[in-house]
Amino acid sequence: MTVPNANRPDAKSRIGVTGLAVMGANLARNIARRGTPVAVHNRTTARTREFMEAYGSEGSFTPAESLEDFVAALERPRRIIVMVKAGAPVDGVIEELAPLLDEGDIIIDAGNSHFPDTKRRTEECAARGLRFMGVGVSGGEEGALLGPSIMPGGDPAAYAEVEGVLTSIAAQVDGTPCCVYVGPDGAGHYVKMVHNGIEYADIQLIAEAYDLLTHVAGLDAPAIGKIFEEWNSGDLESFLIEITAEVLQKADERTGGPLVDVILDEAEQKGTGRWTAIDALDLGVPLTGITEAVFARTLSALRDERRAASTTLAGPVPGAGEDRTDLVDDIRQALYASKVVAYAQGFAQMRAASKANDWDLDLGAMATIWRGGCIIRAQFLNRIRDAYAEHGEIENLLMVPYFTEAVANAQHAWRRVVTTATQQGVAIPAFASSLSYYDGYRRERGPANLIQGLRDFFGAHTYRRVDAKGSFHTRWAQDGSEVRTDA
Ligand code: NBP
Repeated sequence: MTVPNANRPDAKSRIGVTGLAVMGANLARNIARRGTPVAVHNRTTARTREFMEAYGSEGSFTPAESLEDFVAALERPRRIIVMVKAGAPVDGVIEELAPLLDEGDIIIDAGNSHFPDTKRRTEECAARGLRFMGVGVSGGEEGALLGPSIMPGGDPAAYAEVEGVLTSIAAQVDGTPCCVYVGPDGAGHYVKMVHNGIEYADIQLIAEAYDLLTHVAGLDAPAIGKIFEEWNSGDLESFLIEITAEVLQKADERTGGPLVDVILDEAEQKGTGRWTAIDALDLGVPLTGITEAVFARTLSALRDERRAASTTLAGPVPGAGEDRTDLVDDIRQALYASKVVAYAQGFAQMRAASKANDWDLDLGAMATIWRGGCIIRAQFLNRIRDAYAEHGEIENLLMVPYFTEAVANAQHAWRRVVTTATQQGVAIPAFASSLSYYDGYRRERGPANLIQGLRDFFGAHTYRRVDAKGSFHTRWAQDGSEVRTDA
């Protein structure tokens, strides 16, 4: 393949994309369609050729078969978007690119990299005089082409070099691009990770609502699809509710019945939800909704074990012929309240991470850029954006009057749903754990006093008292007397 524009200073591309699978190809097309010349490259050259054959006429592309030609096709400082499989391939591409680049050139990893890797790569690139950015991109294949939500992290001066291109290709909501500088080093990928974690919780809550509507309310998939369609015109209005309505109403070409009824009940995952949960454990943030969603996927994967257990373990059979369509609106309210909890937890986690990493995250801006383009885009995010605009620093979104009231109004329905599901033997890990979190969070005094008492008994871990300062230990196995341990 020829590289028509390489080495011609008047015809250099403003930006390059290496990695032309679905995401990279669509990002490159999006950039070119907005009038920015793009150099394109892929490890397997056939893919670059196919790309040019299919989309070459959409804009100004410079295809390159080698990284040398690719680099030569770029104006300086070079701006290179790497859109390859997350993990070792990203390091491999950096290793190959670095010797070809000059000081100040910018490598932009726009894949789903784990934020500690982004931190490491930032340092490694800086040591070579290169600027590295970790940029979260959400919206899947379609978003990448038509306008994703973009979460750029890294050197602010490097961001200034690509801001124009990134904001031009991002989704726009009310004239605001869904792209804002997030913070240094791993901040962009961190926020994208939590976005994906929240997506896990959202999807799990929808699945639990579907399960209850099926097995407790006794409705079939198309009828539930219609209910989701209605829900999409209220507080729950969002991309995920909208596509749930569509998926549930889709007929299977082979059987004529609902497609969803013939899809295997085993959910897969690529790791971002798990990373979010692990990081919450590291930070000491209670992140029950997202974590339960991750565990629910792992439980779904134990299909053979579940099959054996289904005929062995005792429990009620859901439904049992009763008409419980009266629960439909309760389920909607339980879904909404649980969703508020999932977002409250996710935002609390970002707040903790911001402090721990000195990222100074603007959480209101994160809600703003998630309103369009991304998978969790929702009306609801306007409420979160407004909350930050009004209150600035927020410890927990549940304490913001709008959400306090919304959950207070929904809580009776939420409790009825959790009670009914438990009585009927329907697993609702995210609904139930969100309610438990809510009840735990609003308790001034919980049962951890006993936990401390037990820890002191078996391990002399000491405890503090409500009526005196200091740490204490009781000589449980000796004379039962209490001693102050920090005096
Ligand atoms: P994949 O994650 O499937 O990766 C395929 C690309 O990586 C191909 O271009 C492939 O080149 C390249 N690649 C691999 Br694999 N190993 C390589 C190596 N050692 N050196 C150079 N290139 C290598 O592509 P994707 O689904 O387009 O996703 C790209 C990134 O975007 C990922 O990080 C993904 O997690 C993230 N993301 C994906 C979505 C989505 O909806 N798919 C959404 C948001 C973010 P080849 O053609 O030569 O094999």
